[in-house]
Amino acid sequence: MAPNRQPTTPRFWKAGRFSLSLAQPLVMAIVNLTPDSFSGDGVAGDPVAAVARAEAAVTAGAAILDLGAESTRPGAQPVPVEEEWARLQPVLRIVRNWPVAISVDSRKPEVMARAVAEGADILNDVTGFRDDQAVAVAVRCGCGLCVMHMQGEPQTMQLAPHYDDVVAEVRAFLTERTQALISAGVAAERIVWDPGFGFGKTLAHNLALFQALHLFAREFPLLIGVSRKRMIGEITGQTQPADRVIGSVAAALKAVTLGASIVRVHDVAATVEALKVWQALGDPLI
Ligand code: HH2
Repeated sequence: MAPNRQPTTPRFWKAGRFSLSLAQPLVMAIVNLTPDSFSGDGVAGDPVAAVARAEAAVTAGAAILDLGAESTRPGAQPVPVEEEWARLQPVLRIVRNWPVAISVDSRKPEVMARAVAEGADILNDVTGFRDDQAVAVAVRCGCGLCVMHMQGEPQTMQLAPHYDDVVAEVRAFLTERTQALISAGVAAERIVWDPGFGFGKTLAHNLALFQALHLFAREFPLLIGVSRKRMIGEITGQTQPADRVIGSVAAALKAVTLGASIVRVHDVAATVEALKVWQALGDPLI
């Protein structure tokens, strides 16, 4: 166990076909089926390339594939349901029987419902299941649920993010949405939390949240996504997302040290390799 990992952290995440052990950190591979993702590695309109990327991620050690067909980067334009689904379905149909959990990154209840019908194991909602219809889909399925915090909407969220107390406000939101899901009939073992790095947050907000990860991890298993994001560039000075791999891996290691259970990343091989060393080096003898 990591030194700061809390003993109350559940050891499993119930996620569709899987009961994922959280005894060791898991890597969630980002497979963006988009033409406009900030990271530059989206593969829109090419299911063959997307499947190849997914296969490489599994070979490199990913436990979860996160398929996203609508960019939520700052300033991104929303995509209609049919377009999002047309990007998603062909890839989902191929990977859905693979021996890794399949997550669908969508904020649209209609897309979530279709993804569940096609065999998705996890629903990753950057709006934190704020929509009643999304809660209804969550109740009807057995998927794992990632409840993420976002202030505002992608188009405008980075214009002027404001909080009086970012940690307390994010925690209050995650608690409220989790209670809504549980009251509606979702088992707590299906839920993980994500503070939503970069979603309506300045660097100072992101850093405050990062430093509170061990507090969040006491309540629910944590999934964190900082891979190649602007906050890594702001710290390192790397302006190109593809040049932020080393900083992203460092952040992933710090996150798991603070109790995160799942890291959502673009660079699977580098992260898995770093985690292997992090684990092999063990905990301090106290
Ligand atoms: N970040 C992005 C998208 N989905 N889901 C969770 N749970 N946590 C995150 O931090 C998160 C997310 C944005 O990153 P990315 O998918 O790399 O880019 P884009 O939205 O431009 O496709």
